[in-house]
This record gives sequence, C-alpha cells and structure tokens, in this order.
Amino acid sequence: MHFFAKQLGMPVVVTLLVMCLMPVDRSGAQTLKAVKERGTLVCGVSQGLLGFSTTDDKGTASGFDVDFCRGIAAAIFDDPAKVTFMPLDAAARFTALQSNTIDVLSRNSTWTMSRESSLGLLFAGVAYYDGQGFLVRRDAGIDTALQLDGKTVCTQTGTTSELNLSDYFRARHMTVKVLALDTAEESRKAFDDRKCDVLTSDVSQLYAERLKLAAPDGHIILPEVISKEPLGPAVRQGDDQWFNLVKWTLYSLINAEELGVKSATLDDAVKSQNPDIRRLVGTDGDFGEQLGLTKDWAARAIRAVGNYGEIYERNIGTQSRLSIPRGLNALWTQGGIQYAPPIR
Ligand SMILES: N[C@@H](CCC(=O)N[C@@H](CS)C(=O)NCC(=O)O)C(=O)O
Repeated sequence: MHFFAKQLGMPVVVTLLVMCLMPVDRSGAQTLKAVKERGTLVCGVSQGLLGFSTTDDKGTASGFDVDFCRGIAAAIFDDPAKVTFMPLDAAARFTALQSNTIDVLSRNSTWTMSRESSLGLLFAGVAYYDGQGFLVRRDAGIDTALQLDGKTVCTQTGTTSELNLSDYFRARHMTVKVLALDTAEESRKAFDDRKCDVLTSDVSQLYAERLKLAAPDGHIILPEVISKEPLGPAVRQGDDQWFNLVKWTLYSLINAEELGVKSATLDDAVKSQNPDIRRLVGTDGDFGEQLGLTKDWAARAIRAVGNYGEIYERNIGTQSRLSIPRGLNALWTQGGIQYAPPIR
C-alpha cells in the first residue's frame, strides 16, 4: 500500500480522493437560485441621480448604475427587463443588502474597508473611479478649497463625503460648518436656498446635481479632489458564486470595450478568430457555465447594454448632458486605470 494510505488508513484516503473529485461545494450559492426562481433581479439604486439612475414619467429607469443591473439581468435571463429597481437613500442601502431585500447594490457606493470588514459586504469591482469635490456659486469669488474656511457645507448623512469633509479641513486647521441632510435632494435644495455656501459630494454627483440647480451655469466645481471614491457594485458576503457572477459581468463589459466588441457588432464578434473575443462571447470555453449561467452570458449582457465604454458615453459621457470626461475611467490602454483581469 502507498505510504500515505498506510498512515491514514484506506477509508480516509478514499474519502479524501472522492472529496477532491467532487464538484465545488455550492452550499453558499443561494442568490442566483433565488433570482432565477423569482424571475427578476432586485437591484438597489439611488433615489435619482442624473446619468447614474433616474426614472422617467413612464416609470422606466435609466443610467450607468441601472445599465449595469440590466446587464446582469440579461446575462441571467437573456432579458434586460427582468430587473426590479429599488431606490435607496445612503443610510438604507447597506441594510437592504444585509436583509436580503436586494440581490445587488448598484448605487454610487464607495468601496471602503469597513463596508467589507464590518458590514459583511463585498465590492465586486470598480465601475467608476471617483473622488470627492466641492461645488460653489460662481459669484462667490472662491476658486480653491483653501478659501472655504468658515463656510457652511451641505453634505449627506451616512456617506464617505461626510467623513472625508471633517478629515480634510481638520488637517488644514480650517473650520467649516457642516449641514448634513438625509437625501441628495434635500442637500441640493438647501444649497439652492442658500442655507449652505458649498455642496460636497463625489465629483460625478456634483456634475449631476449642478444640472438640477436653478441656474447650472452659475456654479463651478473647485479643482481639489480630496479623496478616492472607487464606486462599484456590492453584494452580501457568503455567496461566492453570486459574487463571481457580478464581478465577472462587470469585467466582461470592460474587456468587451478593450477588445472592441460592441452591442451592434456582436454578431461579427461571435464569428471572430481572436481567442480573447471567442472566450468573451462564449464561442470557446465554458466560462458562463462556471458562473451558473450559459456560455453566451457575456454576449447577452453586451448585446443588451453595450460594452463599458458604450454604457459610459450613453449615460454620463459625450452622448449625455453630463459630459463627464473619461479621465481615470478610460481603459488602461487609453491612459486611464480601468483594467479588467482576463477571461481564461
Ligand atoms: N460614494 C459615497 C457617497 C454616496 C451618496 O449616497 N451620495 C449622495 C449624495 S452626497 C447620493 O448619491 N444621494 C443620491 C440619493 O440620495 O439618491 C458613499 O458611498 O458614501
């Protein structure tokens, strides 16, 4: 008998061998099953942030964060409409995940350590590299954050913006009065009503909020970006299959842009000889099956919402009213830092 078998005894060796050959334990994998049984994905979004998630008069949701959820729904059901959007304010968003009210949170939320280490969540990746900034009235004569001493700043409760604000001014021995409100709408209104001199938030949100102010052109965003705000989709801990599905759907959209695969050119991509493209769209390999889906999982998502660049330009980039330059969110091959691990 082999040495190890002698030491451990034959039954133990056989058990170990059988365990090694068994499929991976999927006991934590409840979310995908629940989503499929329910027939719709429940996605937590903001209560209305232009370009990221808004709802029109007919009740149709659109935006960058919304499209990501539609992409996941398409990957699962081959139908981007099979998603239910749940608007959440900053304070309610993480509890909604913890209590199983939503399957995924796609709501301008910053990936921070404590949100993973103490809230029991996991961020699946960075969909948008952001940073915190300041918006002021053009006629206030302020052109740098260093002139904000003594001013009143409006922010939102339960956000990283509120925390960074005090760090930033304390470190510079400056004092600002903070007016922390519950929703973005309340902050914007307070600012428009001149209850505060400054509005602070992630820069992408300042672009969105500026368009909703009574006089958008009468406002400027100061040059200082005081924090790192990597925004991305979050899930509950304890379901690796679901975590992988959300993460690789995001990465497939970024890889699709890098490989030049677009919604309109998907039929050509399926016939491509490029091995990276063949794996992405499911012509080669069984990557989709490994996620609990079908081979063409990524192709379904790309067909429905386009690649990362298409989602960006349509909602917040050149084709949108926000017109936010790609900046850090350009691909790593184009001078930015959006970089997706390979599908192989
Ligand atoms: N990225 C930051 C800020 C996120 C946040 O909730 N910002 C507020 C504005 S400061 C917002 O988006 N509100 C949208 C809403 O209430 O629907 C975080 O994760 O804490």
